[in-house]
Amino acid sequence: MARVMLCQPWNFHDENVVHDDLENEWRCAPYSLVLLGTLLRKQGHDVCVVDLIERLVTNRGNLDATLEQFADQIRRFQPDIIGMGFFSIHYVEVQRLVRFARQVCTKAGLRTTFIAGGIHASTEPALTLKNLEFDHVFIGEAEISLAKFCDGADPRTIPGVLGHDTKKAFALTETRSTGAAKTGTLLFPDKSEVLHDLDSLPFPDYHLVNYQFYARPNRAKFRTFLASSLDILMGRGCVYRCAFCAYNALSTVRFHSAEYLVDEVEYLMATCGIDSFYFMDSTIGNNQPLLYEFSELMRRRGLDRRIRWNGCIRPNQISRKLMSELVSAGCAHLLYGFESNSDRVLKAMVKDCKVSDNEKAASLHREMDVPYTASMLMGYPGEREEDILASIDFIKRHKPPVAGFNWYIPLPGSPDYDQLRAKGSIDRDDPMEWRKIGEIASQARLFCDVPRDRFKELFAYGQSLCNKLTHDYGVWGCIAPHGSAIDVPPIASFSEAASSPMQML
Ligand code: B12
Ligand code: SF4
Repeated sequence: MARVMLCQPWNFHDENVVHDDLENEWRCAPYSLVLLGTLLRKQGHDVCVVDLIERLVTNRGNLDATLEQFADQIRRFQPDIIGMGFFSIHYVEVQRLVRFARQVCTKAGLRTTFIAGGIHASTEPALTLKNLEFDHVFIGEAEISLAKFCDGADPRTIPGVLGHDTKKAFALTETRSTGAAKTGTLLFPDKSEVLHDLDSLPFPDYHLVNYQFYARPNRAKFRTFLASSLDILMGRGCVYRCAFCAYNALSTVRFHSAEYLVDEVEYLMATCGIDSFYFMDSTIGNNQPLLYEFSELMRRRGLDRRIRWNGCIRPNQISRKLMSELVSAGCAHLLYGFESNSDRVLKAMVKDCKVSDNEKAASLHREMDVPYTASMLMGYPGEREEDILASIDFIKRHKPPVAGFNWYIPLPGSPDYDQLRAKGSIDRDDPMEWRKIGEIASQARLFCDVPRDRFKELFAYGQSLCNKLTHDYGVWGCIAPHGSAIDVPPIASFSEAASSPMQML
């Protein structure tokens, strides 16, 4: 039996934030760590999950106090293994965290092994091993590899596990920088074994973390009502290959059954008291027969009237028939990555969606009066001013109840990232740049064909337009009356300028 501590790093945005705004922030519990922890416990290991996001926010942004509590927990629990799961935005915090935890372990006389997993470790395994001072890195899904590791198997024999004692890791860097540059695809010769039967997994036991922190009534997830919500996953992997997305580095396509999912919903209602849930899959539309089966089962068990849910779906996957079906099963909100409303840019993104799909999806929501979120990307490589204006125009015309523009930043693990690296547009891995992913007012590097100053104007305009819509219609939950004018307050820095996008549209 091993003593395993699984740890979620904190988000730097939460440092020194004295007043949290939990009612309006979208936060998700560390699903993967909870799932891995549940699995390891069932296999007889002693497990604890340390959620430094929850700790730091609860400690009102006091990082020193949070780290001191973490140190105490290490001294008390005496872990054989400390595992961390993280995204690229957490790189800098993880670097600090591993050093800190190693010192605590050494002082306490512990011979703890440090392991890394999750999307960043999976897409940059060799560099994670080298630069972040882990002993082992796990590539891809870890249900099988981590169980073997904790059972004491020789790490060199476990597919998907890299360590300093093997040359594999560094050979892998070579393969990626040459092979990937040529093909634009990621090469992972030593990915972990994946679990084929997802239904063989136990339901994640959210009691391993302070789940009330995540399930407390919140407006951000549904906008139309205060939701007490946790997350579930319909499947793994994606059938699409969008060039900006890092996800395909991780998983192959598999799904849970409808019975498993509906049982999980009932389990979460009974054990955590939720009144809603979020399907946190990148898209719930990849297996439509499953969606129909799931909806039918939700209705048959009377859950359509007892719980509401939301999830992401692609614009080309929705139809009137499917939307009616989902709504009749309790679906209260859908989220779309429309990204752009220019066919030229959508094609460059390998998005496999067209402007006509975007238009159809947005119109359908208005007609059927179902709230939705429109997520847009601005600054895509090769994007021109006219493309950006087309996206802004899309938001202006459809007035989505919730909308936002994201400043494009290439994600490590995405085909884009490798291509930009091969072209020399990215000359080095830059953790401080990764930190900006998802920031509202980003000042990151630019890859599109629009001068920086003009881009900043357009971005600020797009943001203020979305904020206005979301503020006016999102919180109260009704979609803007058709044809109503949007009165976006002028932005001081460019409201006078003749080239203002407000005047151009
Ligand atoms: C749900 C989700 C979220 C949730 C949070 C999920 C959570 N609590 O972990 C929310 C909505 C909050 C979110 C936010 C963001 N996300 Co997100 N998110 C996802 C999504 C869709 C699903 C994650 C998931 O649960 N997958 C399923 C589980 C089973 O897989 P997994 O987490 O990778 O875990 C497996 C392995 O990685 C491994 N593993 C994981 N942890 C560990 C730890 C150890 C020790 C070991 C050994 C193994 C291991 O084993 C697990 C089980 O097999 C993924 C894409 C995807 N489909 O994976 C994007 C994704 C992870 N997100 C991404 C991004 C960029 C973001 C944001 C920055 C977006 C933004 N614009 O703000 C923010 C950052 C949030 C933050 N500050 O931390 C990127 C990350 C890319 C990268 N290189 O870092 C992804 C890959 C999507 C993409 N566009 O490519 N996200
Ligand atoms: S962005 Fe979504 S649809 Fe596109 S490849 Fe990634 S997970 Fe699939």
